Amino acid sequence: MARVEALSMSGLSVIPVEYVRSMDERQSLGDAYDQAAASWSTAGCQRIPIVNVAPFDGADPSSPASAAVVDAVRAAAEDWGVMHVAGHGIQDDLIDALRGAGMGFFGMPIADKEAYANNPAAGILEGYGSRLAGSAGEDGKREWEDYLFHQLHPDARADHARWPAHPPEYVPVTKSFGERVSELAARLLAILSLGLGVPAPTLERRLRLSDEEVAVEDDLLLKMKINYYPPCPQPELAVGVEAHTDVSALSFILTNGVPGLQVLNSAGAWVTARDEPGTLVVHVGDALEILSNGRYTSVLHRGLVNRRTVRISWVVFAEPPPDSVRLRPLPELLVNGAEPRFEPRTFRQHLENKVLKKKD
Ligand SMILES: O=C(O)CCC(=O)C(=O)O
Repeated sequence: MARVEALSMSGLSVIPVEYVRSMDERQSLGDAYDQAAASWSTAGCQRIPIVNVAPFDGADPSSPASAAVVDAVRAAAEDWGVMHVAGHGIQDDLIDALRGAGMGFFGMPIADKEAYANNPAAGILEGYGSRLAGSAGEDGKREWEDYLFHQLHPDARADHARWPAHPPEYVPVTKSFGERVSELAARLLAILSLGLGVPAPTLERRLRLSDEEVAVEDDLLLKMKINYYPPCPQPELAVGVEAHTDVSALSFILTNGVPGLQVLNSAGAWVTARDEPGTLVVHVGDALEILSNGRYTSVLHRGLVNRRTVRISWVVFAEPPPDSVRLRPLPELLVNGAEPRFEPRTFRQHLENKVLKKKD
């Protein structure tokens, strides 16, 4: 399988046809730096909300400081489905170390990274890969990126043999980051529950426990995907990650500071995410949209590429267990004649039905 990094390094000026997106999709593509400049300079341009969750006190959720956080997170999740989260409690040096470890892996020669190659055709999804876009069945288009994908948390589920042995700090640093993200996910789910007017533990319980409310072994599962987008000579024709919503409950994104992430706002315009130091981008995914009966929006987003710089993003998907939990709108929200907007389904069923669809 050809790696996009090798293509990029070959110095080609015209990209292979399988990376050229449809005419329709190309209308809104372009170099990520140009799109960022245009998006950020527009007078009155829309900006993804920044929410500081540090003042939220789980022991006193109705204090004015906690209530203000709940309100801000609720509004961002309803209006945008995405927010920059500040005050997340993950130390800067751990975040720097995570970035360093991922860059250390992608800095290795391609031949060395191949030792970790995945094989989706054989059902081996974890590892180093370059994939056909999700719409491959429809138009066979590829995405301009290579990636590393693996289970992250809980540790018992992670196969460290599939994690990079180089650099040596990759495993301990990435593992610690997973533990911190797991705590942050729990905190945000508590805030988001209160935003729906239900008790703080509700969303996490519904994502982790089966219908019978018996404690199942499964935790919220975290999966790590590091996207490596090499420079692209024709960014107006290609896309790094095509437009999609995440199937997860929540997704957490860090980058190397290079622009490329775009989200579709409620007016139907693509907004380029800024680099907001000290924050993590958090997306609402499909699982949370279903539980909230559509109150929280699973955000449509994509990754653009640019001509000059490598972009790297670290995405952690927080997902319910595949089979033991039935995702359905919270019964607490189905009052006063409110109809469920989603049919019950397991996470696996949702995933399988979604494969070729951007939003369902
Ligand atoms: O690179 C990004 O910022 C977003 C990547 C993404 O959406 C994905 O990998 O699913």
